[in-house]
Amino acid sequence: MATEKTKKTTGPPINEVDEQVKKQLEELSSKLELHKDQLILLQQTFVAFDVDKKGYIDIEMIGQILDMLGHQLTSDELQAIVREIDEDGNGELSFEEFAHLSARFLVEEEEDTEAILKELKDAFRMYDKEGLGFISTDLLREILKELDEKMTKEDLDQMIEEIDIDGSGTVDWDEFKAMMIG
Ligand SMILES: [Ca+2]
Ligand SMILES: [Ca+2]
Repeated sequence: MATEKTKKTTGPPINEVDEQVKKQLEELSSKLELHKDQLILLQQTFVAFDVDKKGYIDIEMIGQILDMLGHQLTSDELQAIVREIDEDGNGELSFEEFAHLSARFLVEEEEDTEAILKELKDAFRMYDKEGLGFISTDLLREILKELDEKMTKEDLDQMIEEIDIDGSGTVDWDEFKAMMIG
């Protein structure tokens, strides 16, 4: 005889579902090297397009979503990417497949900027031998001269004046960065 105690609930309690989602997001976040914020945004996008709440979205919609994210692809490009991403080949993308696809675009952009900044920071540290957080304009003058021997003293003066924005006679990281990437 069934009593109150043995009555089954229809699913795990809400809290547990949240925990599962959180865990899945965390795993994906480290696997795909995406920020959790980005993943959450992706998930919201996914859910919004998964109108029937099947846990899958159709390939045709992927093009629209990528378009929304600022990536316009030809249908050939889209087909090629989807073929690769749709691991189980069912013609629909699960959230994980969708996250893989999006990660490809999001990570590419970030890596570009991050790699450039890292290289610049390394260069800055190399010049800032004593770790003061700045390099003198005299040293910068030598560096610039080495890069382009044809530069005259006037050219250099003018450049330095532009680079040393606050006129401190030193170039800090922000000024250095601005000089290199504008
Ligand atoms: Ca699939
Ligand atoms: Ca300065």
